[in-house]
Amino acid sequence: MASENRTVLVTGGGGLVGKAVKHCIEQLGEHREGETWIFCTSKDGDLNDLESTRALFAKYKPTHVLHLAALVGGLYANMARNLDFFRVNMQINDNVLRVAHETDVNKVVSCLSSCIFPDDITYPIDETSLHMGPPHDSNFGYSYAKRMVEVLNRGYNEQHGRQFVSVIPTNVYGPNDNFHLHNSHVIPGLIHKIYLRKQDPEKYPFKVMGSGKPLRQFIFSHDLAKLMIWVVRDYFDKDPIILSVGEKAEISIRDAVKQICVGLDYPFEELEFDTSKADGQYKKTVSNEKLMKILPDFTFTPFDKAIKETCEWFVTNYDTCRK
Ligand code: NAP
Ligand code: GFB
Repeated sequence: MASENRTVLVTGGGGLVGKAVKHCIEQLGEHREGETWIFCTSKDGDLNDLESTRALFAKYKPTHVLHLAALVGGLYANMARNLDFFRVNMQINDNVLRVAHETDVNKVVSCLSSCIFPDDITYPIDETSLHMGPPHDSNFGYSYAKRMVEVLNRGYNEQHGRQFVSVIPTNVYGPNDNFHLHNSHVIPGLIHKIYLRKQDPEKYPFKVMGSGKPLRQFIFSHDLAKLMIWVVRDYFDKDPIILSVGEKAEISIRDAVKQICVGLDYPFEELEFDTSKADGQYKKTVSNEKLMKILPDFTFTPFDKAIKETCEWFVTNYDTCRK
């Protein structure tokens, strides 16, 4: 179906979610005639710098922006650098929205996260509770920076009639993630650790950090990418929308690790848990009711299948992946 001519600039185009969007557009038939998708990385311009941001927009003249770029990390990276996660993300987000406004971009879709909601809250969390209390201490910097995206969106929309909206993904995993041993999220971090442990248990006697009891909803990056492409094209509400698997898909970290062991063919019973390490938020269960009311037929990839695909991707791309 022909669509209006649009040029979609994807910031953070080289990351986990950016690469998934690129894969969907270029390999999974999501492309539409009349659309140009540009996937940029920090090599194309440092979004921390206003003039670099202006140069990037001047070069590509986007009509739409899918704003994924951010300083992103797992629980332990956030605990170690809350100030950096606040300042860097505040700067990137202010620059991108300011230049999008200056250059009259039709629509900007930015990213919040399910981990930025109030920690003391009733479940399931929905889109209306974003500012109803402080976030979990472990990632207050990242959380407040992300909440300010929603405040900036409201400011530009009300004062300048802009169409700046945000999506709220839950924990994401998939190919092209950051598999660093220490500053990554739990799934890529454990895939890397278990892979090394399997190669040489003596050299890599690691323990799974925390108790394994916390609960998470994990969304496969390819599923999230399809939903984000839909938001860019066909979501016109000004309020944020949660993009997550349902409440019933919530699993414990322990069960997620068990699935990684299946994906890497490693005996789970060989692993130990180091309960001296922080667990982070116990749960942050979100409702995807708003999404499912609009897209009742959307189906999520089963966790076991997507984890297997991610493990296989990691093993195949070990030498070149981000780790
Ligand atoms: P990611 O893999 O770390 O990708 C983020 C990208 O941002 C990186 O590829 C990086 O590009 C780019 N970036 C960082 N600083 C930049 C700068 N100063 N200038 C230009 N580009 C810069 O992260 P992700 O997991 O894809 O996350 C994408 C979005 O989803 C983020 O906004 C994140 O907050 C949000 N989100 C992620 C999760 C999750 O579980 N992963 C959950 C909820 C929300 P370079 O590599 O070129 O530096
Ligand atoms: O993915 P993760 O770091 O993010 O998961 P959060 C942390 C949970 O996994 C904790 C356990 O319960 C950890 O105890 N865990 C076990 C590990 N082993 C590991 C490991 O090797 N690495 C990591 N990272 N965790 C993040 C936020 O919270 O959620 C970010 O801090 C971001 O800001 C992300 O928004 C989506 O879900 O706990």
